[in-house]
Amino acid sequence: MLQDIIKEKLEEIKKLSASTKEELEKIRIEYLGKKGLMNELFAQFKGVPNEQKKEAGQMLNELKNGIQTVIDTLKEKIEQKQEELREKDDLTKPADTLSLGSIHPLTIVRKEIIDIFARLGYTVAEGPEIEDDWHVFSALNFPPEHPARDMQDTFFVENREDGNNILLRTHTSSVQVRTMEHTQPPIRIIAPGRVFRNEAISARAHCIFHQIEGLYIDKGVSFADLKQTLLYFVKELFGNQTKIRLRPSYFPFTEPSAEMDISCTICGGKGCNICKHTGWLEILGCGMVDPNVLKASGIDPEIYSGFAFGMGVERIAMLKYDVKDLRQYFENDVRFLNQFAGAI
Ligand code: 2NM
Repeated sequence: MLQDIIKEKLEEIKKLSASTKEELEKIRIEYLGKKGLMNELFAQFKGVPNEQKKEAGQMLNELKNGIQTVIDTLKEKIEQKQEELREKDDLTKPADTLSLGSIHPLTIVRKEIIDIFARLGYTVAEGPEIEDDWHVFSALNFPPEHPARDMQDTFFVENREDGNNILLRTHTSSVQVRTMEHTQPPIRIIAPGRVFRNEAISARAHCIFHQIEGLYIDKGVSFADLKQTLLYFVKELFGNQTKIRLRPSYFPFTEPSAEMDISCTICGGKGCNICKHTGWLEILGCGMVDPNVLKASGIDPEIYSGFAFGMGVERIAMLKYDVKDLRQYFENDVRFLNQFAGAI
Protein backbone atom coordinates (compact mmCIF):
# COMPACT_ATOMS: atom_id res chain seq x y z
CA MET A 1 0.00 0.00 0.00
CA LEU A 2 1.21 3.53 -0.85
CA GLN A 3 0.62 4.76 2.73
CA ASP A 4 2.96 2.06 4.10
CA ILE A 5 5.75 3.07 1.72
CA ILE A 6 5.29 6.73 2.69
CA LYS A 7 5.46 5.86 6.40
CA GLU A 8 8.68 3.96 5.81
CA LYS A 9 10.14 6.86 3.81
CA LEU A 10 9.14 9.41 6.49
CA GLU A 11 11.34 7.44 8.91
CA GLU A 12 14.11 7.04 6.35
CA ILE A 13 14.52 10.75 5.64
CA LYS A 14 15.11 11.53 9.32
CA LYS A 15 18.35 9.58 9.12
CA LEU A 16 19.70 11.31 6.00
CA SER A 17 23.12 12.92 6.24
CA ALA A 18 25.48 14.70 3.83
CA SER A 19 28.84 16.33 4.44
CA THR A 20 29.34 17.85 0.98
CA LYS A 21 27.16 19.65 -1.54
CA GLU A 22 27.71 16.77 -3.95
CA GLU A 23 26.34 14.24 -1.50
CA LEU A 24 23.39 16.51 -0.85
CA GLU A 25 22.67 16.87 -4.56
CA LYS A 26 22.56 13.07 -4.88
CA ILE A 27 19.96 12.98 -2.12
CA ARG A 28 17.93 15.71 -3.82
CA ILE A 29 17.92 13.81 -7.13
CA GLU A 30 17.04 10.53 -5.39
CA TYR A 31 13.98 12.04 -3.72
CA LEU A 32 12.92 15.09 -5.71
CA GLY A 33 14.47 14.52 -9.16
CA LYS A 34 12.49 13.81 -12.31
CA LYS A 35 12.92 10.08 -11.89
CA GLY A 36 13.04 10.37 -8.12
CA LEU A 37 10.99 8.91 -5.32
CA MET A 38 8.38 11.66 -5.07
CA ASN A 39 7.46 11.55 -8.75
CA GLU A 40 7.22 7.78 -8.56
CA LEU A 41 4.93 7.99 -5.52
CA PHE A 42 2.78 10.66 -7.20
CA ALA A 43 2.42 8.25 -10.15
CA GLN A 44 1.35 5.48 -7.78
CA PHE A 45 -1.12 7.92 -6.19
CA LYS A 46 -3.27 7.70 -9.31
CA GLY A 47 -4.02 4.04 -8.50
CA VAL A 48 -5.07 4.70 -4.89
CA PRO A 49 -8.78 3.94 -4.31
CA ASN A 50 -10.89 7.11 -4.10
CA GLU A 51 -11.84 6.72 -0.44
CA GLN A 52 -8.11 6.63 0.51
CA LYS A 53 -7.06 9.52 -1.75
CA LYS A 54 -7.46 12.22 0.92
CA GLU A 55 -5.33 10.44 3.52
CA ALA A 56 -2.69 9.33 0.98
CA GLY A 57 -2.55 12.83 -0.54
CA GLN A 58 -1.93 14.44 2.85
CA MET A 59 0.79 11.91 3.63
CA LEU A 60 2.45 12.54 0.27
CA ASN A 61 2.55 16.28 0.95
CA GLU A 62 3.94 15.63 4.40
CA LEU A 63 6.73 13.52 2.92
CA LYS A 64 7.50 16.08 0.21
CA ASN A 65 7.73 18.92 2.75
CA GLY A 66 9.72 16.69 5.09
CA ILE A 67 12.29 15.94 2.41
CA GLN A 68 12.58 19.62 1.51
CA THR A 69 13.14 20.54 5.19
CA VAL A 70 15.81 17.86 5.60
CA ILE A 71 17.60 19.05 2.46
CA ASP A 72 17.44 22.70 3.58
CA THR A 73 18.81 21.87 7.03
CA LEU A 74 21.66 19.79 5.63
CA LYS A 75 22.47 22.56 3.14
CA GLU A 76 22.69 25.13 5.92
CA LYS A 77 24.99 22.89 7.98
CA ILE A 78 27.32 22.30 5.01
CA GLU A 79 27.50 26.03 4.22
CA GLN A 80 28.21 26.89 7.84
CA LYS A 81 31.04 24.38 7.96
CA GLN A 82 32.49 25.73 4.70
CA GLU A 83 32.35 29.30 6.05
CA GLU A 84 34.22 28.24 9.17
CA LEU A 85 36.93 26.58 7.09
CA ARG A 86 37.17 29.59 4.79
CA GLU A 87 37.61 32.00 7.73
CA LYS A 88 40.28 29.80 9.23
CA ASP A 89 42.31 29.80 6.03
CA ASP A 90 41.71 33.42 5.01
CA LEU A 91 45.18 35.01 5.04
CA THR A 92 43.75 38.43 4.17
CA LYS A 93 41.74 38.58 7.37
CA PRO A 94 43.04 41.23 9.84
CA ALA A 95 44.98 39.65 12.73
CA ASP A 96 43.44 39.41 16.16
CA THR A 97 44.48 42.51 18.10
CA LEU A 98 47.05 41.90 20.83
CA SER A 99 46.53 43.74 24.06
CA LEU A 100 50.02 44.94 24.92
CA GLY A 101 49.43 46.80 28.17
CA SER A 102 51.42 49.91 29.05
CA ILE A 103 54.48 50.89 31.01
CA HIS A 104 53.87 51.86 34.63
CA PRO A 105 54.44 55.57 35.35
CA LEU A 106 56.99 54.76 38.06
CA THR A 107 58.92 52.65 35.54
CA ILE A 108 58.84 55.50 33.01
CA VAL A 109 60.15 58.05 35.50
CA ARG A 110 62.78 55.69 36.88
CA LYS A 111 64.08 55.04 33.36
CA GLU A 112 64.18 58.77 32.55
CA ILE A 113 66.16 59.51 35.72
CA ILE A 114 68.58 56.62 35.17
CA ASP A 115 69.12 57.72 31.54
CA ILE A 116 69.93 61.30 32.57
CA PHE A 117 72.53 60.21 35.12
CA ALA A 118 73.91 57.63 32.69
CA ARG A 119 74.83 60.56 30.43
CA LEU A 120 76.90 61.95 33.33
CA GLY A 121 78.74 58.65 33.75
CA TYR A 122 76.68 57.14 36.59
CA THR A 123 76.00 53.41 36.62
CA VAL A 124 73.11 51.65 38.35
CA ALA A 125 73.83 49.81 41.61
CA GLU A 126 71.43 47.46 43.35
CA GLY A 127 71.29 45.73 46.71
CA PRO A 128 69.02 43.69 48.97
CA GLU A 129 65.64 44.95 50.24
CA ILE A 130 66.11 42.94 53.43
CA GLU A 131 69.10 44.55 55.09
CA ASP A 132 70.97 44.71 58.35
CA ASP A 133 71.21 47.60 60.80
CA TRP A 134 74.81 48.33 59.84
CA HIS A 135 74.10 49.13 56.16
CA VAL A 136 70.85 51.02 56.80
CA PHE A 137 71.74 52.95 59.99
CA SER A 138 75.10 52.52 61.72
CA ALA A 139 77.36 52.98 58.69
CA LEU A 140 75.28 56.02 57.74
CA ASN A 141 76.07 57.84 60.97
CA PHE A 142 72.64 57.37 62.59
CA PRO A 143 73.10 57.73 66.37
CA PRO A 144 71.92 54.71 68.46
CA GLU A 145 68.79 56.53 69.65
CA HIS A 146 67.75 58.01 66.31
CA PRO A 147 63.92 57.86 65.87
CA ALA A 148 64.23 56.13 62.44
CA ARG A 149 65.61 53.08 64.29
CA ASP A 150 62.33 52.85 66.17
CA MET A 151 59.68 50.16 65.64
CA GLN A 152 57.36 53.04 64.77
CA ASP A 153 59.31 53.84 61.60
CA THR A 154 61.05 50.65 60.54
CA PHE A 155 59.84 47.13 59.74
CA PHE A 156 62.02 44.70 61.66
CA VAL A 157 62.51 41.15 60.43
CA GLU A 158 64.76 39.71 63.13
CA ASN A 159 66.34 41.00 66.31
CA ARG A 160 69.95 39.96 66.75
CA GLU A 161 71.89 39.69 69.96
CA ASP A 162 74.79 41.73 68.61
CA GLY A 163 72.35 44.56 67.73
CA ASN A 164 72.87 44.16 63.97
CA ASN A 165 69.15 43.57 63.48
CA ILE A 166 67.62 42.41 60.20
CA LEU A 167 65.11 44.86 58.75
CA LEU A 168 63.52 46.18 55.56
CA ARG A 169 65.63 49.02 54.16
CA THR A 170 64.13 52.47 54.76
CA HIS A 171 66.28 54.07 52.03
CA THR A 172 68.59 52.81 49.30
CA SER A 173 71.63 54.45 50.94
CA SER A 174 72.46 50.94 52.09
CA VAL A 175 73.30 50.15 48.46
CA GLN A 176 75.75 53.10 48.42
CA VAL A 177 77.36 51.81 51.63
CA ARG A 178 77.81 48.34 50.11
CA THR A 179 79.36 49.89 46.99
CA MET A 180 81.77 52.02 49.05
CA GLU A 181 82.72 48.92 51.07
CA HIS A 182 83.95 47.04 48.01
CA THR A 183 85.00 49.82 45.61
CA GLN A 184 87.64 52.53 45.88
CA PRO A 185 86.85 55.94 44.31
CA PRO A 186 86.11 57.33 41.83
CA ILE A 187 82.53 56.13 42.45
CA ARG A 188 79.57 57.37 40.44
CA ILE A 189 76.41 55.35 41.07
CA ILE A 190 72.69 55.71 41.32
CA ALA A 191 70.68 53.29 43.41
CA PRO A 192 67.03 52.87 42.43
CA GLY A 193 64.81 50.58 44.46
CA ARG A 194 61.91 49.86 46.77
CA VAL A 195 62.08 51.10 50.33
CA PHE A 196 59.84 50.38 53.31
CA ARG A 197 58.64 52.60 56.13
CA ASN A 198 56.09 51.85 58.81
CA GLU A 199 53.65 54.62 57.90
CA ALA A 200 49.88 54.93 57.71
CA ILE A 201 48.77 54.78 54.07
CA SER A 202 47.25 57.99 52.70
CA ALA A 203 47.10 60.07 49.50
CA ARG A 204 50.63 61.30 50.25
CA ALA A 205 52.29 58.41 52.06
CA HIS A 206 52.68 54.67 51.56
CA CYS A 207 54.60 52.06 53.50
CA ILE A 208 56.30 50.92 50.28
CA PHE A 209 57.69 53.45 47.84
CA HIS A 210 60.53 53.92 45.36
CA GLN A 211 63.67 55.90 45.80
CA ILE A 212 66.55 56.87 43.61
CA GLU A 213 69.72 57.89 45.37
CA GLY A 214 72.94 59.09 43.81
CA LEU A 215 76.54 59.10 45.01
CA TYR A 216 79.67 60.68 43.58
CA ILE A 217 83.02 60.26 45.33
CA ASP A 218 86.40 61.36 44.05
CA LYS A 219 89.28 63.67 44.94
CA GLY A 220 88.14 67.28 45.24
CA VAL A 221 84.38 66.84 44.80
CA SER A 222 82.67 70.01 46.05
CA PHE A 223 79.23 71.40 46.84
CA ALA A 224 79.45 73.35 43.55
CA ASP A 225 79.70 70.02 41.70
CA LEU A 226 76.59 68.84 43.53
CA LYS A 227 74.66 71.96 42.61
CA GLN A 228 75.57 71.86 38.90
CA THR A 229 74.88 68.14 38.66
CA LEU A 230 71.41 68.60 40.13
CA LEU A 231 70.71 71.66 37.94
CA TYR A 232 71.59 69.63 34.84
CA PHE A 233 69.38 66.80 36.10
CA VAL A 234 66.23 68.88 36.64
CA LYS A 235 66.66 70.76 33.36
CA GLU A 236 66.79 67.42 31.56
CA LEU A 237 63.82 66.00 33.47
CA PHE A 238 61.49 69.02 33.70
CA GLY A 239 62.73 71.29 30.88
CA ASN A 240 65.49 73.85 30.32
CA GLN A 241 63.56 76.72 31.92
CA THR A 242 63.51 74.99 35.32
CA LYS A 243 65.25 76.79 38.20
CA ILE A 244 66.55 75.29 41.44
CA ARG A 245 66.85 76.52 45.02
CA LEU A 246 68.75 74.86 47.87
CA ARG A 247 67.61 75.22 51.49
CA PRO A 248 69.75 74.12 54.47
CA SER A 249 68.53 70.87 56.01
CA TYR A 250 69.74 67.99 58.13
CA PHE A 251 70.48 64.32 57.43
CA PRO A 252 72.71 62.10 59.60
CA PHE A 253 74.74 60.97 56.55
CA THR A 254 75.53 64.33 54.95
CA GLU A 255 77.17 67.56 56.15
CA PRO A 256 76.25 70.11 55.03
CA SER A 257 72.78 68.91 53.96
CA ALA A 258 70.19 70.61 51.82
CA GLU A 259 66.72 70.25 50.43
CA MET A 260 66.27 71.14 46.80
CA ASP A 261 63.23 72.86 45.29
CA ILE A 262 62.48 73.37 41.61
CA SER A 263 60.49 76.27 40.16
CA CYS A 264 56.87 75.10 39.92
CA THR A 265 56.30 72.99 36.82
CA ILE A 266 52.69 74.23 36.57
CA CYS A 267 52.93 78.01 37.03
CA GLY A 268 56.64 78.47 36.35
CA GLY A 269 57.12 80.22 39.72
CA LYS A 270 54.22 82.70 39.63
CA GLY A 271 52.29 80.82 42.32
CA CYS A 272 49.43 78.32 41.96
CA ASN A 273 47.57 75.62 43.88
CA ILE A 274 50.16 72.93 43.12
CA CYS A 275 53.06 74.91 44.66
CA LYS A 276 50.74 76.37 47.34
CA HIS A 277 51.50 79.85 45.99
CA THR A 278 55.20 79.63 46.84
CA GLY A 279 56.38 79.14 43.24
CA TRP A 280 58.59 76.22 44.42
CA LEU A 281 58.26 72.43 44.69
CA GLU A 282 60.47 70.29 46.92
CA ILE A 283 61.88 67.33 45.00
CA LEU A 284 64.98 65.96 46.70
CA GLY A 285 67.42 65.92 49.60
CA CYS A 286 71.17 66.12 49.17
CA GLY A 287 74.48 66.99 50.78
CA MET A 288 78.20 66.32 51.09
CA VAL A 289 78.79 62.79 52.38
CA ASP A 290 79.70 62.98 56.07
CA PRO A 291 83.38 62.02 56.71
CA ASN A 292 82.11 59.49 59.28
CA VAL A 293 80.16 57.69 56.52
CA LEU A 294 83.20 57.51 54.24
CA LYS A 295 85.34 56.21 57.12
CA ALA A 296 82.75 53.56 58.10
CA SER A 297 82.82 52.16 54.55
CA GLY A 298 86.60 52.12 54.25
CA ILE A 299 87.18 55.32 52.27
CA ASP A 300 89.72 57.86 53.57
CA PRO A 301 87.96 61.23 54.05
CA GLU A 302 91.37 62.96 54.10
CA ILE A 303 91.82 62.01 50.44
CA TYR A 304 88.30 61.79 49.09
CA SER A 305 85.10 63.77 49.32
CA GLY A 306 81.72 63.24 47.72
CA PHE A 307 78.12 64.26 47.42
CA ALA A 308 74.91 62.27 47.63
CA PHE A 309 71.25 62.90 46.96
CA GLY A 310 67.99 61.05 47.21
CA MET A 311 64.50 61.43 45.79
CA GLY A 312 61.14 59.69 45.83
CA VAL A 313 60.05 58.38 42.43
CA GLU A 314 56.34 58.56 43.34
CA ARG A 315 56.62 62.23 44.16
CA ILE A 316 58.42 63.09 40.92
CA ALA A 317 55.91 61.10 38.87
CA MET A 318 53.09 62.96 40.70
CA LEU A 319 54.57 66.28 39.56
CA LYS A 320 55.24 65.09 36.03
CA TYR A 321 51.85 63.46 35.46
CA ASP A 322 49.65 65.41 37.87
CA VAL A 323 48.81 62.29 39.90
CA LYS A 324 46.74 63.41 42.89
CA ASP A 325 46.75 60.28 45.04
CA LEU A 326 49.81 58.10 45.57
CA ARG A 327 47.67 55.00 46.12
CA GLN A 328 46.87 54.94 42.39
CA TYR A 329 50.39 53.73 41.69
CA PHE A 330 49.72 50.49 43.53
CA GLU A 331 46.07 49.75 42.70
CA ASN A 332 46.75 48.79 39.08
CA ASP A 333 43.40 50.10 37.88
CA VAL A 334 43.66 49.81 34.09
CA ARG A 335 41.84 53.15 33.66
CA PHE A 336 44.82 54.75 35.42
CA LEU A 337 47.51 52.63 33.74
CA ASN A 338 46.08 53.06 30.22
CA GLN A 339 46.82 56.78 30.34
CA PHE A 340 50.53 55.96 30.11
CA ALA A 341 50.24 53.75 27.02
CA GLY A 342 52.87 54.74 24.48
CA ALA A 343 54.62 57.12 26.90
CA ILE A 344 58.06 55.66 26.25
C1 2NM B 1 69.13 61.59 50.70
C2 2NM B 1 69.51 62.88 51.04
C3 2NM B 1 70.87 63.16 51.23
C4 2NM B 1 72.38 59.80 50.63
C5 2NM B 1 73.54 59.66 51.33
C6 2NM B 1 74.10 58.49 50.91
C7 2NM B 1 75.37 57.88 51.34
F1 2NM B 1 75.24 56.56 51.37
F2 2NM B 1 76.31 58.16 50.50
F3 2NM B 1 75.69 58.33 52.52
N1 2NM B 1 73.31 57.98 50.00
N2 2NM B 1 72.24 58.79 49.82
C8 2NM B 1 71.40 60.87 50.75
C9 2NM B 1 71.80 62.15 51.09
C10 2NM B 1 70.07 60.60 50.56
O1 2NM B 1 67.84 61.24 50.49
C11 2NM B 1 66.82 62.13 50.76
